[in-house]
Amino acid sequence: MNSRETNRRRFLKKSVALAGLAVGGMRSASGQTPGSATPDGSARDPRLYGERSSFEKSAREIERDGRTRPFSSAALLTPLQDLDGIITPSALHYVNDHGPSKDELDPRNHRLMIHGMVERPIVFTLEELKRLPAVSRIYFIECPGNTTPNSNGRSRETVQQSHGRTSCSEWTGVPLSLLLKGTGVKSGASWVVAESADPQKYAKSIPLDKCMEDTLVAYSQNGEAVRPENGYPVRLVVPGWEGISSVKWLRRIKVVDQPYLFQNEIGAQPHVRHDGKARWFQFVMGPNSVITRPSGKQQIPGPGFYVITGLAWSGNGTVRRVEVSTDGGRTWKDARLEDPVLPLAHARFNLDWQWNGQEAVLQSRCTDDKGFVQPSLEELGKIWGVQKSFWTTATTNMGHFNPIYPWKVNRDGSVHNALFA
Ligand SMILES: Nc1nc2c(c(=O)[nH]1)N[C@H]1C(S)=C(S)[C@@H](COP(=O)(O)O)O[C@H]1N2
Ligand SMILES: [Mo]
Repeated sequence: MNSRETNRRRFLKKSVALAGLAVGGMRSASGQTPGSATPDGSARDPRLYGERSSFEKSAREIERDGRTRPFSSAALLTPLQDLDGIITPSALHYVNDHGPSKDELDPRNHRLMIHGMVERPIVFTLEELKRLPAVSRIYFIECPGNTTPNSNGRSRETVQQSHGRTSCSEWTGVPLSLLLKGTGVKSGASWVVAESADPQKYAKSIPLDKCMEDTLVAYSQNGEAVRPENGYPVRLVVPGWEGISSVKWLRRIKVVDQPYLFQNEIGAQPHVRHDGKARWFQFVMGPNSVITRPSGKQQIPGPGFYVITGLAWSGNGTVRRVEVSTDGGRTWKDARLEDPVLPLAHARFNLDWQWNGQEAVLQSRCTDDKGFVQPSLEELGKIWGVQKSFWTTATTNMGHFNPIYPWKVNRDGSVHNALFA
């Protein structure tokens, strides 16, 4: 037995002890035997893996297409206007890749290595990871570029186009803290570098504290294997933080004593202010919300009763309050927050509304449990040191754009983006 083998065994023993479990309660590996038949032929029978009704057409919108392979350098937007509740169906989760993505990885050959400033470096197979105590958590993942106006002349007419880079799933996997405790982090360590198996070796520096707090090494998304374009067979989920931290196709975690400035952490990613100043790192996604129905390019059939519905979320914690205005911000009413309202997850809000057929401007405002309030466009401008006009002419990549977002309802029932109106 080589030393890796020994480490692995010791690790599994120790983790089981850590979790207070008896050995023997582990998941059986049968049915995952290498070489067992793939269901290719039979999978064409739609009864075996269900399909939605042929009347249902909701789909992701392709903003940037893959260049050389499916999913490469892709941006696919979640159709928030069509969804109910808080879970994003896996097939509609947004996708954002910085370069060529990974062709489907064979889970039998995939490995996750944990090394660097640790006592016992270790390499896991997927099966070994799945033997460890797992947790399931509902978390949103949001790209820091979500909602950013005017980059590359993208149109922002619908809520899918403006806010479609956030999605919310139930993620199942092993807490990264468990893996790190098992390998024994050396003193002086303060960051990790998480690296992907994709062709560009996408990598991200993440502070050790966040890894020990709530970061997941996830292999399941909404109860089944993570989708290929979302990181199959295993990805990081760094809840509440910029989506760029949630490294997909995860293959390596190196424990280190400083941040490493990777390609995606320099240049484009630090959000440069107008005055030239920038923060290298801005991790947390601020409080945000948006009305998903009625929203841009929808048509209200006529005066009468409607429910204004939308989503709110905050990387700081739990949504505490959502207010809705139907008069462009002059007056506000508390919306109903529908159960469950979970930390670092999308929350669903609703407000009953009687439309009288007159012009109306609908918008929502989120407050989280740490007391942070979603800013107006003007307030956001003050934070960044820019005028309102800057947002529509900026050539720099401004992220963390979470202003209160208005939709204007015209007398004919048509609904339009009114952010810069
Ligand atoms: N390996 C790898 N991981 C990655 C990326 C990538 O390009 N390659 N993109 C990041 C970015 S910018 C975001 S916003 C999230 C998006 O996750 P999703 O595509 O599953 O929605 O993944 C992050 N993880
Ligand atoms: Mo992103």
